[in-house]
Amino acid sequence: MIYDVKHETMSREELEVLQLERLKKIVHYVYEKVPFYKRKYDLAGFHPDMIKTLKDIQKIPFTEKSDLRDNYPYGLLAVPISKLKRIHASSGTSGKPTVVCYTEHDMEIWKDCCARVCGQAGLEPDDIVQVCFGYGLFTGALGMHQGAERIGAAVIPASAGNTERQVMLLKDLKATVLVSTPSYALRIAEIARKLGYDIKKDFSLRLGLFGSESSSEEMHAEIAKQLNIFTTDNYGLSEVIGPGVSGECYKKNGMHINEDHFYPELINSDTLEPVKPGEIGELVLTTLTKDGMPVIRYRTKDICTLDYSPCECGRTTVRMSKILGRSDDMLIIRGVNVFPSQIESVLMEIPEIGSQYEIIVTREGNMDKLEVRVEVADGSLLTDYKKLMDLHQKVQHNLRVILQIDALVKLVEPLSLKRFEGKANRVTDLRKKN
Ligand code: DLL
Repeated sequence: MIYDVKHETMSREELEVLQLERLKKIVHYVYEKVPFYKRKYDLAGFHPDMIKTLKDIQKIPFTEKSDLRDNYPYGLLAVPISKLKRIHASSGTSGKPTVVCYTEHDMEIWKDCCARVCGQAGLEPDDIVQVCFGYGLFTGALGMHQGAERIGAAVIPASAGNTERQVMLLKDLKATVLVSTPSYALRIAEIARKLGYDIKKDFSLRLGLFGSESSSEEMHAEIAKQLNIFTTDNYGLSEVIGPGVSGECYKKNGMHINEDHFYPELINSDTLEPVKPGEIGELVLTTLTKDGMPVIRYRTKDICTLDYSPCECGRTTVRMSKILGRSDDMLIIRGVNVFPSQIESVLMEIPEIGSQYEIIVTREGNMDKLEVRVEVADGSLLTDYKKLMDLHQKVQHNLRVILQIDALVKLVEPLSLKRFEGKANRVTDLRKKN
């Protein structure tokens, strides 16, 4: 279902006219309403009147997460606090959270964008959607909840955790769609199996909308197999709006960005210059329509590519690739750059390997060392020395040949590694402590 035919199928020319009109308006708006932006722009010698074409966006200084933190909690608001209708906060790991605010107008945009993402994935009005994101300050649960409701579906706000109960609800309430992180979807499948259910027979699931963390194609194939569903990826971030920035359609060839609301650029994180078409870069997003807390040229730190070619689904919006990783998550192992998602892809390609893994990075002298702990799919393999050695060699060999990295590989028992109910944290970087 294309939720907003007008905006999702516009010609590039029409879209660019709309984007430019909105860009001019929003840049003037923040300059007038938010002292932070005025100060920053005056210092950089930028004035909103300098925006004549879309390319002129490159003249505007970037906004970063530290700007939100430094102006905690309300310093980037463009409206009086009394105009706010919702306040969320991003899942910061340390210190104060990053607060994000929505006016009534922003809530409408957000609901529409999430409805588009639901439609992109193939959600229909007669679906029953179980949302297994944590309800609360996190934007994931309420965002996707509102989107699914807007499509006309029935929503089960199950939240995250108590996985046995989640499985019972999925089965008894005949949920047809699962919304969660990809890692939690695997956990749900695992518990359903442990409880003795036959997923094909006992469940009504047909579709999964997964987001909020990196997941390789191979991980999606594993979830699709284990839960007997069609899986889709969707992307967003609190600072920009939450979920609703982009989502995969049934062609699964990238996530359609809701470009009439979020203007995307890709830059080289070091030079800050735009990358060449088709090249990998850091995604920078500008909110074109929000009025509560717009962000202009926000550096997401998320690394991907952009594809402007038309999609067979009929949408004309640009598609971003899966997120390869965050620029600050990139590992440099003996001079080779590698993202955890690439390690995941290599592991998941091997049938004897399970779906859970951990990456531990340490430093000995001036040498970075990588340890990959990964569960085997079938525990009996661990007692067969020959098979175990063969598998061990295969994992090491594939990591070396495909990614050019040498890793210490440890094959461990099924169900022995940590599970996650929200975003998975699979990398432990001990280098900073050494
Ligand atoms: O995770 C918003 C969201 C909720 C998106 C539910 C999709 C579904 P934050 O907690 O602010 O917001 O985290 C944002 O999560 O910068 C990415 O690094 C990562 N991320 C989000 N979606 C994806 C995805 C929500 N599909 C940060 N693939 C972002 C990879 C993702 N990483």
